[in-house]
Amino acid sequence: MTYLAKPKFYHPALPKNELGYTHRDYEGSVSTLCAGCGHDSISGAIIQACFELSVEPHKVAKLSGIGCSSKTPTYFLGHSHGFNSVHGRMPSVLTGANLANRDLIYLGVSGDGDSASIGIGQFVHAIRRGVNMLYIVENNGVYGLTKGQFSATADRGSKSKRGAVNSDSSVDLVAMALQVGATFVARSFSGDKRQLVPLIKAAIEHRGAAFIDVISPCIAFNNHVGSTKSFDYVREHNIAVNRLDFITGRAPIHVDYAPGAVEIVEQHDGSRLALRKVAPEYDPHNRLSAMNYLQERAAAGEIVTGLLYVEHDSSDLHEHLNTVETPLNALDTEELCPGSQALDQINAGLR
Ligand SMILES: Cc1ncc(C[n+]2csc(CCOP(=O)(O)OP(=O)(O)O)c2C)c(N)n1
Ligand code: SF4
Ligand SMILES: [Mg+2]
Repeated sequence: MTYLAKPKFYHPALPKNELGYTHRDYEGSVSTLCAGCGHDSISGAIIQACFELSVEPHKVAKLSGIGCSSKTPTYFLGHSHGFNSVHGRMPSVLTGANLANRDLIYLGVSGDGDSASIGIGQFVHAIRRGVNMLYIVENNGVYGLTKGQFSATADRGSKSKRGAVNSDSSVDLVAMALQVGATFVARSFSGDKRQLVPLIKAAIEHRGAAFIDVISPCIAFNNHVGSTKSFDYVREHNIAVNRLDFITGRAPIHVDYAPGAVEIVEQHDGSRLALRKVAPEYDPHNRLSAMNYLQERAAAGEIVTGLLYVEHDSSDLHEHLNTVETPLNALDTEELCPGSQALDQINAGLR
């Protein structure tokens, strides 16, 4: 697709956030993805979430692997730090960056091929370590960039564009994230911005490993009858367990839901989630029952979306390792290298 630069001017009446930035300040380059690709809607939701949260663009680091999904960080937050790593290796690069500088918001963007096939080991370990990040998988069930082969998240029995039937069992990244200890887990749909934007906002403010699996149809290779990741299929089988409103700071909460059907969940930074329970029996604070519920509904052919699990007293890798609060690039030589005497003492302590 031809690259066209976006015009820099915009309407003076465009809404501004607390920092005085407009939505345009959170955009990136013009997308080169296929028109109608679900991934572009996710980029739009990230832009919206960061605008509404009044995030400082230079306080964000976007990291990705390889794939159409992993290309998307170029199309949002053009003033943020970005690193397009190797296929399946985003989680370890993100972990290293996070350890070196804990002051940034880490946004890992990946695909189902990138995270559930070649990068599955990296995915699991970054989550189980509790790296403070928002990890988004743009899940279309295929390797879109390399022309539509089944990925590991393709459902058994689903059909490729040319009619081949997938005989392999699928990997459910939500189930894996829950099993290895993610403290915020959600699933959403690229076609449901109303659900996705508050989930992204809440996940950005969450401390620890936050994971969102976003079903994101590939219109070029996986949007036909027989696919379980097409727009039509997901719309027909999507069952939301809750709806979320995200409230920053201590602002009063005005929710228009029936009392009793709303739960307020506090996060460590004082932000709050107003959780409207659509399925009253669903408890997003119980890891085990969430895992059972998701398996049960998947067996019935439903795609459960919403905030699936949240731990409000969550911690992260820095807390586990008791690391220094100052980013490494802000420490001086003496602090970074305490000298041979200190090293002798450490060695003596190990004898
Ligand atoms: C080490 C390595 N192996 C294989 C490839 C080829 N390759 C590029 S993207 C990709 C899969 C991308 O699929 P996914 O992560 O689902 O992204 P999508 O394009 O579907 O958004 C593969 C296999 C590669 N670039 N590097
Ligand atoms: S090939 Fe599929 S995933 Fe890639 S840009 Fe096109 S629609 Fe999106
Ligand atoms: Mg894919």
